[in-house]
Amino acid sequence: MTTAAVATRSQAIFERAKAVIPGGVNSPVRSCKSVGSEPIFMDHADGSHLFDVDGNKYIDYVGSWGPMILGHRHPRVLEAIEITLKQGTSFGAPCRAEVEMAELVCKLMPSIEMVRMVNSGTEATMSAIRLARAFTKRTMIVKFDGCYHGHADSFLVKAGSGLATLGISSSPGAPDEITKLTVSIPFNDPAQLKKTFEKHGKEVAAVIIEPIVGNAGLILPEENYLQTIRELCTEHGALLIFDEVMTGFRVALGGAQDMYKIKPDLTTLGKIIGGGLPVGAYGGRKDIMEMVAPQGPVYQAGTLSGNPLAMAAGIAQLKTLQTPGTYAHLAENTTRLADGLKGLSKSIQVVSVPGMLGVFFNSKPVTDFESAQKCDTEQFGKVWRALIEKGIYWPPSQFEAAFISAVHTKHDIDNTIDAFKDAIK
Ligand code: KE4
Repeated sequence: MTTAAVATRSQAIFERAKAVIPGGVNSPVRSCKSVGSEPIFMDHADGSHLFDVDGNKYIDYVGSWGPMILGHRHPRVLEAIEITLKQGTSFGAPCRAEVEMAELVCKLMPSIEMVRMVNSGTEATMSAIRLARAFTKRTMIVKFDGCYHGHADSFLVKAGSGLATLGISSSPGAPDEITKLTVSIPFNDPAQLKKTFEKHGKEVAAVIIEPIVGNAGLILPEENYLQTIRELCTEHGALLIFDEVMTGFRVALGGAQDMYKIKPDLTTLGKIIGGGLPVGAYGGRKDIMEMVAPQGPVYQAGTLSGNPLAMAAGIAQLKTLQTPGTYAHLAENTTRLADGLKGLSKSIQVVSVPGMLGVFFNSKPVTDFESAQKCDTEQFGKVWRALIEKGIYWPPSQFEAAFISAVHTKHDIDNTIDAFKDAIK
């Protein structure tokens, strides 16, 4: 990005945006505040690249925060949208594409026997916990520090004090009366989870988890951790909800639940299944999902749920992802980048799974939110600002994961490694 003395186009647009949009952005992380920068307004995107309004080109590791697993403007996704456009944009009545999407999701994620489309990951997770509360006739939700499940009140809970303390709201407007029904405990701490169940066992409606944490940087579950959670939920009659909004169809075609061979009771999805258009979904065991209106009494609705354009884009993306070798190539791309970054400095930790990568500015491995918070976010910001000058659009927060697509080239990846080398110096 040129650092011209005169305001860039992006800066001029940002000034206008601040007058009419809170913080000038429609989602906080895009503000780039946490890396000491201003947001960069993009003009267009293609493949693994973004192009800002000042004509600067970037190798994109945000990928719209997950949807762009096939890169921007994949021909099959565009074609599906163009064909659908000829038929209309929204009917307010069911269409075939919604059934095709549901059948595809159930085929690719067999733990999902029935699924309901919604319009965002937040809608998916808030609906899933409502359903879990109805099914179990209990109210308590257990979540994990550092896991993000969207912005519904129940999830805006201060990271637990390490004990199974009742949730204290982390945002004005999210009443303690609601957040106290959520307990947030450390990730990768099976003993703490056991204690929580001992204390609240029969009150717990559901445990919701990002099986691979992508919202605290990238944190992997330790050996048998997810299995322990599965067993404890079964033992205490709580539902296990895998929030795979980010990992679904990314880390493997069947998601993290396929990677770790764990069968959750409910799964939430988003991002990739919309091919870049607004989408979310929740699904799982038939006996649970049958409680959702209009089949059952649990109310949930949405004007644009199952929107024809989002369905067409998502179906095209999911079908293309089934091309043999896609995930092997994604894994190869990710490993190439991870191997190139590992060892660049003793003060960074590099973690990766196919399609996702985390770089922590920390001399010790990061296994939970507490250790993630010990990262050098100042250094992260400095490196981020150096990378953007070199045409690398890295996620603008230490507490986010980088997204690699199937269309990042060796050239992209080698350039990125070189840029990191210079930036870290
Ligand atoms: P949305 O409501 O933003 O579609 O999804 C919420 C959500 C739920 N669950 C998981 C595991 C998620 O990662 C998300 C959203 N992810 C963030 C990225 N960290 C979205 C980016 C943003 O907030 O702008």
